[in-house]
Amino acid sequence: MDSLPDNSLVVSVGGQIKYMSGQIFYKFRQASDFWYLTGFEEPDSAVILEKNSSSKGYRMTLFCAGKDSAKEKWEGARTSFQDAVAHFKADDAQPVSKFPSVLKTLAASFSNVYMDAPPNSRRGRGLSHKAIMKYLSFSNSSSRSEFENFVDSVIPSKRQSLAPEVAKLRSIKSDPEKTIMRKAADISGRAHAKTMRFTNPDMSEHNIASHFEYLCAMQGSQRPAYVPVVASGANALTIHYTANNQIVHNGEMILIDAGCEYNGYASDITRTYPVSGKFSSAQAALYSSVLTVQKKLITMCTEAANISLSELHRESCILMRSELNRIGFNLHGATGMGDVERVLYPHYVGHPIGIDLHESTHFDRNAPIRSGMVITIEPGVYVPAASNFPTAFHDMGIRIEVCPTFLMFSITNAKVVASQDEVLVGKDHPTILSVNAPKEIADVEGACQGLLDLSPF
Ligand SMILES: [Mn+2]
Repeated sequence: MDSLPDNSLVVSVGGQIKYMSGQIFYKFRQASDFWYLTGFEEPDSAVILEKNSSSKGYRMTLFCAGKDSAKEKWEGARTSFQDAVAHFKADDAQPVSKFPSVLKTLAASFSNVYMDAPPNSRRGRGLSHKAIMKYLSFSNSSSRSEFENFVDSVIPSKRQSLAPEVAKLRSIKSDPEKTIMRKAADISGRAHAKTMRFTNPDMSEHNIASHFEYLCAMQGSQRPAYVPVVASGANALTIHYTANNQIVHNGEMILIDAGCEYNGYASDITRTYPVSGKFSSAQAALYSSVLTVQKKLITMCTEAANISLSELHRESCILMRSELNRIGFNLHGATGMGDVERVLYPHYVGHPIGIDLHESTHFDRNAPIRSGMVITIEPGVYVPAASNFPTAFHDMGIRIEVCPTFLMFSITNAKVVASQDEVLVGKDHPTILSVNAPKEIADVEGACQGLLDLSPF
């Protein structure tokens, strides 16, 4: 509220229940921005913040369902209006049915109205008339024509998008957020290590995915942060392979891109390891190339380096080409770089992560990364069976992803292999959040073969 101009009104709406089929609903997850602003976890809720000259600087009104003993008997307890004030620090709490009329009245007296389309809207951002009507329609206290009048007369001249303002705040993690994200990455990292041990030839990818999710859930994760990729052999060439229904064979590698959500925050880790527990020499060579690229990139994840995500990506392509040439590829000139960027490594180097897996919508890829950001670093290589690439590497896919983190963790001591790690950007050094997922070849093989002590996990 401090950062917004005087005479500003902020409106944020919560999520609504989504249905798998008919009346069969999915487990509810709150809309991210609304949750960030309120911490309130009930569906069909909304908040209005009015900038004012009080010592707090604003007035907060929370709209929610309130108590209803008949419904609570079926669906569980709800927060009373009194408790919404006491526990969520609202100045006032009102039934959500009042939301449209309160909004209409307030919008008329403020010069700037920050609001977004509802989170379930396909349009995602910006405000269409249809989205606004849907947004207001969870109360049936007003007629559609009133909504239309509201949209036409009040909103278009004053409205601003709220999401970019909230994104600025969300991109820099507070200390409590860092602690939770470290825990989320720990749970996922340990689950990766244990899943390496669990994997044996002739299992299904589904068994392996289930085992990973079970391990995370048993450690307190509320849900996976995304549908996991568990891709054996050539399936790894499909970047977002999520069928996860094939048998894994001896001699293949398996790529797992999986992470849990823990207390509202996502984790995102990728590891690639041999089904047999031992890399072949070609697998080890390709893996080492990706790992080398990844480790070099992580050392650049500092504020002091004054580097943007775009520059990191560009750097990752150059490093990847040089590493692949070192092991026998022939990637020279514009054609060679084209092969790297379009065929062998066709995705981006990473993305910001936090409450959402991809907090990228309003992230400026061309601005320098700053201390307190968490971004993933996930170079990969996917070699099709094409005659211009060395036969030994055909049909291999490797990605290593980490989230660099917040711990005072020197990169020189970081053990990292072909995987996707989460990196916390620090002033002078990055911290790898996902340190518990083995990354060096010896560590990966050790985890697969049961030689790593997983007991503290
Ligand atoms: Mn990722």
